[in-house]
Amino acid sequence: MMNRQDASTDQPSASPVPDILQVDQAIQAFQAVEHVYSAAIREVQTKLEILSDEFSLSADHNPIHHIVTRVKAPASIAAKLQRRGFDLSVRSARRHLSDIAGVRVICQYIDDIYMIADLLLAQDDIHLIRQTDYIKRPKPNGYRSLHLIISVPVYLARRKEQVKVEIQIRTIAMDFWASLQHDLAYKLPNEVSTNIFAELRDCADVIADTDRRMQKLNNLIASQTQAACPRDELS
Ligand code: 0O2
Repeated sequence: MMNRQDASTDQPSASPVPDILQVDQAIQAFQAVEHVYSAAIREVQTKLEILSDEFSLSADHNPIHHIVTRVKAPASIAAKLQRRGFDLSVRSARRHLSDIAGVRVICQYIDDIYMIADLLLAQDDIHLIRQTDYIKRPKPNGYRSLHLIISVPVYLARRKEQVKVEIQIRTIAMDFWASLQHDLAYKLPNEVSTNIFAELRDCADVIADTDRRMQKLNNLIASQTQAACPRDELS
């Protein structure tokens, strides 16, 4: 609509840079659909809270440490579309961006991440679009997290809409690194020196090793507790 695009391929095209008025109009249009994305977030958050409540009552530990959510700011949606050379419209944002609605689940142990992902994906109104496992294959900078792009149905007054939500699931330790690295990334010059890059990568590896050791400890303690007091007796 605002950027010219090849409709047959829907590929980004070399188009004129939109003017401030066009960006402003797009931002207003994104604001008008924000409630749809916050509704999708609330649905996912409720599902996670129900799981968390159940674990608190019945399991030896609650795998969900805490949950953080956000709807991407309209200006950030516009900036990401522009960066990628896509049309500046709600239709284009819906089609090309997967992270307008974001939910981050912080878990205690690595195994908890996969358990929470399995439990969510087993629910029949959650449709998995894409899964990226940055834990098994970390990013070159050391970033680790399990990303699920899913869609959930949102029931509006006149229609039902399938809305995409990006769910990032990671441990407390992975989240610690990602938060600091995200903060540092804003301060870093464009050309990151090899030393800084290597140091950040090294910190991520140390943290990943600690996560694995904590997981082993948890497994060990769980098996010893189980041996000393079988589950039947515990219950
Ligand atoms: P913000 O501020 O968190 O919103 P896609 O969305 O799959 O079409 P994208 O955006 O390249 O394409 O996907 P990717 O690489 O899976 O990243 C999505 C989000 O993961 C990012 O959103 C970050 O939140 C997080 N992320 C990915 N890589 C890194 C990293 O190296 N460090 C940190 N700290 N976070 C990362 P945004 O929009 O970039 O940022």
